[in-house]
Amino acid sequence: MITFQWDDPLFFQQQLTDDERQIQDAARAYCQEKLQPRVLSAAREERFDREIMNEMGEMGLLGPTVSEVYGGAGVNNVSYGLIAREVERVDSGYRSAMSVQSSLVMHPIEAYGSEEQKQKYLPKLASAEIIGCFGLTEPDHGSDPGSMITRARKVDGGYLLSGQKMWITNSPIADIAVVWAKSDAHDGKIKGFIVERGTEGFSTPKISGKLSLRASITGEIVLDNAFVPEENLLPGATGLSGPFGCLNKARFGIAWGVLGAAEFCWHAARQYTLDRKQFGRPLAATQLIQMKLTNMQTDITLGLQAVLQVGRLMDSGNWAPEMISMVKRNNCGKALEIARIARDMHGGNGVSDEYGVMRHMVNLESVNTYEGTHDVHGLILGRAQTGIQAFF
Ligand code: TGC
Ligand code: FAD
Repeated sequence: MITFQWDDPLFFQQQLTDDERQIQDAARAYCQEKLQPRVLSAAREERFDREIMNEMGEMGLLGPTVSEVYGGAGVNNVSYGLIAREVERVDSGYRSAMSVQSSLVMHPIEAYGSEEQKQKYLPKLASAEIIGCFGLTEPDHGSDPGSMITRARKVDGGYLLSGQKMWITNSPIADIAVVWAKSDAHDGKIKGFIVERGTEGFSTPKISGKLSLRASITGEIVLDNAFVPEENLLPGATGLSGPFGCLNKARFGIAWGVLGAAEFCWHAARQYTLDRKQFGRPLAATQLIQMKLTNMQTDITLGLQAVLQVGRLMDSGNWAPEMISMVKRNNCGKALEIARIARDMHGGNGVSDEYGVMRHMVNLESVNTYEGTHDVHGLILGRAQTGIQAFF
């Protein structure tokens, strides 16, 4: 028999390779030393520090699965997940910035782009010399992106894009946007376009007043007959499977990331209730508190086993999108519940931003909504097991 390890009950660490552990430890050191000290003021002031992207680039945290030929680190999906978990242990907004650049901008260029596009954009995105964003959601089409109204009209030498994208992470600071639009030159099918900053008719107003992900910058993309040259069309993607191919990657990263946020909240709640005395003894000496801590420990431990298995399946090529829906949905829902309970266990102090748990809680409200809401992933899984489409 061996001693039970309360913070790693099923020996998750032992299931990683040496390389994976090294990547995890380097990411953790950077996040704790450089990101954690900044996040309180960034969230208070609704501020995203641009230089964070450069630091992440230097650390090899941007596009980590992208081939080294194009400036990526060429690591496996499990390593990408481990990085997302460390970044989100500090803040979901920082993980958002990282995962949009990696999964929603670099990945589509690598997967669907021409050789020229890969060489032109990927090394600069990997180093954060340029920042990208991903425009799928519209003001009236969120869960149902197939009904988008943004259009690409064929003209001499390229396309004129018109429409509006809403709730776009990084858009106000982005140098390029991967925009999804229905193209009249492709039978009205959805195509992806790389729109460069400076294009006439392209603007990205900031969305202010977010009560969630305040350390991440969010905006719109407004396209008013914005000209995109032919060479900026992504040749390898047609239809919704283009953007969804990117979302598979990003949702996988989120499923790992939220466990980092949940672990922060669990560990904070454990320490707080060990230290805090009421009725003459530590709160952690009460049955109710111990039950809550046990639920957190169990959900996080099982969630980690699930994402590790999905990651291993992705790395061996034996995966299906529904697996990702399951872990995105489950882990976001559990992390949000853990953050809410951790906030409660901190009593009045829990509403102070100094303790971090309420910031995680409000962040996770967004994370539970974006990249497919909790209920939409439920419907994807419902369809997969009944064969019946229940979206409409
Ligand atoms: P449906 O009929 O299901 O599929 C249409 C076509 O797409 C293909 N497809 C997929 N391909 C690859 N991976 C997937 N996961 C795929 N899911 C579907 C499918 O095979 C089909 O291909 P084809 O060739 O036969 O046409 O489409 P639907 O319109 O019925 O879709 C319904 C639904 C609900 C599943 C889908 O629309 C959905 O997932 N909605 C959620 C929208 C969403 O996730 N938006 C995310 C926006 S980006 C974002 O939030 C970034 S936040 C980033 C951050 O800050 O971290
Ligand atoms: P809706 O689709 O209107 O959903 C509202 C409610 O209705 C939800 O509870 C949903 O579950 C439910 N619902 C929807 N359809 C059904 C149904 N058929 N049956 C039952 N219930 C249903 N998008 C991007 O393209 N790029 C980004 O970078 C990006 N970043 C984001 C950053 C933040 C901070 C946020 C909040 C969002 C971001 N999004 C981004 C948008 C995000 O993906 C959408 O908000 C999300 O997909 C949900 O769409 P919606 O907001 O239009 O909600």
